[in-house]
Amino acid sequence: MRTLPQTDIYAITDSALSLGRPLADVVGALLEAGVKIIQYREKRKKAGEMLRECDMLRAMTREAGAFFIVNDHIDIAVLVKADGVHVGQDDLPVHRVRELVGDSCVIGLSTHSPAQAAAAVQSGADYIGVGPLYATNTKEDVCEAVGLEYLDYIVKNHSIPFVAIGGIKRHNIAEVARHGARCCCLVSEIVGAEDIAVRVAELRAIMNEASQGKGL
Ligand code: TZP
Ligand code: MG
Repeated sequence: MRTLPQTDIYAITDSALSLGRPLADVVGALLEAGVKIIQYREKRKKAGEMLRECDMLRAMTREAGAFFIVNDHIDIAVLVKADGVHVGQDDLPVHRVRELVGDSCVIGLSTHSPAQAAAAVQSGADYIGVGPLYATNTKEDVCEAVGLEYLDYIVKNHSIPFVAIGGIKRHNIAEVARHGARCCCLVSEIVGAEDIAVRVAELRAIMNEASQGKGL
């Protein structure tokens, strides 16, 4: 079935922000903490290393019953039989990615504006990224923060599954949830935490309370 699982936290890897810990340990901790979507996003590695790491993460996520998504690298996603691929506005277009990955692979597309969201729906994307909501240093050449207005727009005008992203932290995730995001993507706040399990539990608890209207 080609749909993004419904879950609260979508974790993205970044070895440069992981306090020097091996990727296997970081992802092991995420899975142990019950994170159900893991995206492999490593911008400074060579193809051979990325393939080896994705083979490993595919095995770990399958064992844990988690969804595995590869950022940018369609070839690696196909080779390791990832559940999904995630592309940006300047990557291969979604309808051509579909030709490569087939019908059972989820395709996610980053969007930053209402026009891009409409185009994403037309393109056959299975879910969209909505952001960056706040300023972030994690992504190079990232566009300006789009703010919560764009999130509000998506909640009001679209039914395509979406994930909120960009600068989401403990101090603002309640606000993101209150604006209607049910799934938040985080990089630095999670992989950079000393205790990943504790951080995931904190984020979950805040989101849960906020989405139940308790307004933390
Ligand atoms: N796409 C939009 S913002 C971003 C990506 C991959 C980086 C988000 O990282 P962080 O550390 O959660 O701000
Ligand atoms: Mg990309």
